[in-house]
Amino acid sequence: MMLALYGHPFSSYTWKALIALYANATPFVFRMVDPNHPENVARVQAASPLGKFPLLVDGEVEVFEASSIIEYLALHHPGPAMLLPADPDEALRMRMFDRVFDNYVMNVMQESVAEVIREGALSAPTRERVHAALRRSYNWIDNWLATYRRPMTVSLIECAAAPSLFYADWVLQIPDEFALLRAWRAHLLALPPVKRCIDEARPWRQFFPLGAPDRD
Ligand SMILES: N[C@@H](CCC(=O)N[C@@H](CS)C(=O)NCC(=O)O)C(=O)O
Repeated sequence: MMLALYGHPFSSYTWKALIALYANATPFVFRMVDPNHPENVARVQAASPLGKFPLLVDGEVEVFEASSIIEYLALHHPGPAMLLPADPDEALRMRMFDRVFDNYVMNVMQESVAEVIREGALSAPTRERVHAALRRSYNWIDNWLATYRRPMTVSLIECAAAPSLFYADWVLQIPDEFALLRAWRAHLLALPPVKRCIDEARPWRQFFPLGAPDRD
C-alpha cells in the first residue's frame, strides 16, 4: 500500500517530513488536513495525544512526530538522501541538533503565531520574549555553522532547519550580523525539495497570522 502523509502545505512540521520525502522521490499520497477533509482530521486527531500533524501511515503503521517520520523513512524507505548517518555517535549528534531547530527555533516562533490566533494580536511581553529567544538561538546557530559540514543532499538537520528558519525569519528577521545563518537560510530555501514546499505553500501565505513579509 502507498505511503500516506497527513498534513497541510502551509504547516512547518509538515514541510519537515515533506522535504525528506521529496529529497528521496519517495512515492506517497498527500492527505490534506483541513475542514474540507474531516476524515483526515479525524485520523490525525486519533493518532497522537494532541492530534498534531504530520502523520505518516504505512500500511498498518502510524508514525507521528516529524523527526520520527524522518527516522522511519530512513529505515524503511531509504533513498539517495542520507537522512541520518550510519555511525551511531554521529546520528546521536544529528538528533541533538534536530532538537535545537524544533525546540529553540520552530516552537519559539510558533508561540507568537499561537498567541495571534488565540488573542487576535501579539502582546508586547510575548513579542519581547520570543524575539529575545530567537535572537539567542540565531547567535548560537551562527556560531555552530562555522564548523557545520553541509551534506551533499539533505539530512535530518536540513529537514528541521529549513522550515523553522523560513518561518522564524518572518517573526524576527535574522539580523545582518549573523551572516553565516543568513547565507545558510538562503541556501536551504534554494534546495529543490525545500523550494517545492515553499511554492506549494504560497496560496496560504495571506493567512500567516502575523502577516507574511513580501520576500522569499
Ligand atoms: N512535535 C510535533 C509538532 C507538530 C505540530 O505542531 N504540528 C502543527 C502544524 S505545524 C499542528 O498540528 N497544529 C494543529 C494543532 O495544534 O492542532 C512534530 O514534530 O511533528
